[in-house]
Amino acid sequence: MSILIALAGKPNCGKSTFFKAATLADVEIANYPFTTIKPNLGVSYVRAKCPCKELHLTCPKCSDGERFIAVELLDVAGLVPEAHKGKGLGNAFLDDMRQAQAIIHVIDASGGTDIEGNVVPVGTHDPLDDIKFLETEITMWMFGILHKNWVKLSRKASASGEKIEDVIAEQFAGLGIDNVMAKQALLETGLVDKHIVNWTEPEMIELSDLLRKISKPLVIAANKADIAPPQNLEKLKGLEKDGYRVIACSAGIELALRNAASHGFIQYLPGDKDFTIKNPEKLNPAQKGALEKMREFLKKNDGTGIQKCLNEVVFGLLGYIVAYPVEDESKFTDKSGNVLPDAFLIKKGSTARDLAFRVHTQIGESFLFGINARTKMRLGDKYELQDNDIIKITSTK
Ligand SMILES: Nc1nc2c(ncn2[C@@H]2O[C@H](COP(=O)(O)OP(=O)(O)O)[C@@H](O)[C@H]2O)c(=O)[nH]1
Ligand SMILES: [Mg+2]
Repeated sequence: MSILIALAGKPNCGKSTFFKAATLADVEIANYPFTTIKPNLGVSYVRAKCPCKELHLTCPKCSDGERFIAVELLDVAGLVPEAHKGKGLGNAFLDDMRQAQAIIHVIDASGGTDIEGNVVPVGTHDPLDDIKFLETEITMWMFGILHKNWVKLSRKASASGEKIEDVIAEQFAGLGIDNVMAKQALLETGLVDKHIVNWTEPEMIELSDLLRKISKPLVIAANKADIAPPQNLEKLKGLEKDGYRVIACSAGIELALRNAASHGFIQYLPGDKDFTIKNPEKLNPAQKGALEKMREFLKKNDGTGIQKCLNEVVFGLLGYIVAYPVEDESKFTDKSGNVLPDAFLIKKGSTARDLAFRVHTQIGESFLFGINARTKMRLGDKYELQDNDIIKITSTK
C-alpha cells in the first residue's frame, strides 16, 4: 500500500547522499516499524500540515503542527548509458524501477561529473545532457519488452479479440501499468486505431515513451546546487517550460543538517526554511561558519529542496491527499484516546468507502456511513475525500 519512489541518476550525482539524508529520521518522527528495510530501500516522509493545530489539540504524532507521513524510497544503482543493453549494472537497475510509482531524477547540477559519473572540474559538464539519457534508457527497456513479445501480443489481440489496452496492460502489469494508463498512451499515439500487427518500430518506441511518462512520472532534483554555477541552475529551471518539474536542492546540506539536529546541535525539521542553533557555546567557530553558510543556502532556496522533491512527487505528480480516520469524532481520537492516530495518503478522487477499506477490508465491506469530524455531517459511501479530512467511519463490524 505504501508509495515507492525511486532515486535514479548517473553514478556520483548524489543519490546515496539524498537517500541517507531523506531516510535519516529523528526517533520522534520515525513511527514506521523500521527505517531501513534493505540497504537501498528505506523509509522517508512527506510533510503535511496536521489538523491538530487548527483544532487546538495536542497531537503526539506531529512536530509543532507538522505531520510526517511515511513513504518508501529506493536508492537505485547508478545508471550508465546503454544500460538497457546490459551495460553497467544494466537490467538490475531497470528491474529495481519496476515497482516504483514515480522517480526522483537526481542530476549533478554542478556539472562536476561527466555522463558516466566520472569526476571532472565543476562547471565543465552540461547537466542538460543528463536529462534525456535516463528517460531513453527506461523507454528503450520498455520497448525491448514490447518488441520481444510483439508476436505473442499480436496473436492475442487478433485471436481472442481482447482489447489492445488490456493486452498491453497485462504485459506491463509488473511495471505498474494498468489498462487506463495503456489506453491513454494508445490514444495519444493514435495506435488505438491501428492493428498491433502493423505497428512500426518507431511507433512502438513512441508508445513505450508515453507508457514510461504515464507510469513513472518524475521530478528533477537539481542536486549539488550549493556548488553549482548559477547559469546551470537557470538552464535546468528552463526545462519547466517543457513540462518538467525542477527543484534545486542540496542533499549534502540536508544530510549535514539532519545530522546536526539528531546530535542536538540545532532545531531543524526536514523541509524547514531555517534552523536555530541550540547551544552556540558548544560549537567551534568553524562549525558555526559552516552552519551559517548552510543557512544562506536555505534562505536563498526556501530550504534544502529535499523535502520539496518528496512532497512534489506525492502531492503534485501522483495526486495524493491526506485523510485522518478517527473512531471518536467528537474528540478526534481512536478508542484509546490517541489524537489523530493515523494519517493516510490516499489518491485524490477516493471515497469515504475507499478510506474504510484502507483502515480494514472488513470495515470497507461493512461500511454504513462516514461522519466529517469537523462538521459532524454524515457522509455517504461515495463522498469524495478532501485533503485534510478527518473522518469517522461507521460500519456494522
Ligand atoms: N557539494 C555537494 N556535494 C554532494 C551533494 N550530494 C552529494 N555530494 C557528493 O557527491 C559525491 C557522490 O555522492 P553519492 O551520494 O555517493 O552519489 P551516488 O553515486 O549517486 O550515490 C559524494 O562525494 C558526495 O559527498 C550536494 O548536495 N552538494
Ligand atoms: Mg550511490
